Amino acid sequence: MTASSPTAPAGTSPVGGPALPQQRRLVTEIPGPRSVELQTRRTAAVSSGVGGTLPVFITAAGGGVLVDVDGNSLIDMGSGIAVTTVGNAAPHVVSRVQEQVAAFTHTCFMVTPYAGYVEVCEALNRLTPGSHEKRSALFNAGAEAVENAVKIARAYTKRQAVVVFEHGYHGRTNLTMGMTAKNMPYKQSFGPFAPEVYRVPLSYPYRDRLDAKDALRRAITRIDKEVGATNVAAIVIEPIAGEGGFIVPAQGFLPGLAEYAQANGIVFVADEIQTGFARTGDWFACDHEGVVPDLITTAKGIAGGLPLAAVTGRAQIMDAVHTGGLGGTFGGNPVACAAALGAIATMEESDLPATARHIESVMVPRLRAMAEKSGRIGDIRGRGAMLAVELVIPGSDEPDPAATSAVAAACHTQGVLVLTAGTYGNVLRFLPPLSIPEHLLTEALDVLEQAVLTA
Ligand code: PLZ
Repeated sequence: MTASSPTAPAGTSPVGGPALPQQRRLVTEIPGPRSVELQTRRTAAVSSGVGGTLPVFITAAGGGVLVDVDGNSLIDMGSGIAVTTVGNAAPHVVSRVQEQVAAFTHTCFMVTPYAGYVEVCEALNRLTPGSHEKRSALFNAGAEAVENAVKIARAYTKRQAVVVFEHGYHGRTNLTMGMTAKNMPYKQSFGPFAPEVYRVPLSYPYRDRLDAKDALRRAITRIDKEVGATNVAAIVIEPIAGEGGFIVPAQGFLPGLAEYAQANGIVFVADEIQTGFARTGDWFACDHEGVVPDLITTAKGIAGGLPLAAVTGRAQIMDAVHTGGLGGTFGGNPVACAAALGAIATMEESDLPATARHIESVMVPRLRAMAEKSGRIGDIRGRGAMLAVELVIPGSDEPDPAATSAVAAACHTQGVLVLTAGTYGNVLRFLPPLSIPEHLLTEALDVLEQAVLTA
């Protein structure tokens, strides 16, 4: 089948599933009256600590659209934060999940195992960078995978320190919150944080103007002088900083860091939770520079929308933990594993890394043209279908979070869901499902351009 082509004809859903018309269609204001009603109930029932980007309540989604309770059809440029890479309700995911859910829903892999878990681990071991012998372990969410990668690295090295980076994001549990750079909204009032986490400067070419060599020297000097290489269990880095603003380090930074880790007996952990699984135009973002991490954490796009996460890595590291040291009641749930096998099959059959590269080739020239006209776009960056613009005060590199919120809000009103990001809150990020038809991508860019030019 030809699932997930961005060139599918207008008006059809390229992924099947709910056969939703592939169109932007507004029949009420955004949010409409039914969403407003549900929002009132939400406020009375749901903790206000849980945030929200756009209060339209969704009833169906697929291809490149989200359909709300008022009948509005919005263009999805967020994929539920980089999750529905294969599209919402993708046919292979739906059929495998339906089969699995009717057969059995849970046994706990640590109690009585099932083949789906093993098959997902086999797929991860095969697809992740490097041809060395690997093992995987499955968990529920990204933060849990990162925590477990740290546990494994500590058990293997018998060291404690964890090195992370400025602008990094790794989750909301206590350890991963401490590993995350940005205070608001993730950390404010939630301390104290776990010890032995050390933050060093990232390579951020737009802002630091350093090449890889100088950025590396800066980071490594900090590790050597302030932590001591022999104390470091793991260096944990996102190959493209996601929540931090889609920051792509200078070419050579990641390979240099991996080399330093190897030379000093440090486990090099790539957090590919946001970048992984075809999103950046290759299977993993590390692939672009041929970097082979010791451990890699994945989640989000792995299972087409069901909660699943993994740590994959060198057999001798993954097997250094005592038996029973890793696990959890739900980790690698059979329904989530079935979804992952369906999502991975879709990515392989439809060559979704190529689709992501095509999306980049459509979007980047349009974003460049916008930058020429507007003066507000300081930087355009990212890879594949993980792209962003950094908005600044024209004529400077001063971050402009107010304009960023205004542009996002204008897009939302016009039925285009975009997300923001960035340490300074001034990044508009684009993470369309790879099942988006090209005419919707183009239309989203038209709406965005209008919003940027009038902000
Ligand atoms: N590592 C690189 O991007 C999740 C966070 C959304 P979980 N990013 C989206 C929010 O505001 O909570 C993420 C990530 C990277 C780890 C995580 C954590 O993954 O599945 O949200 O726990």
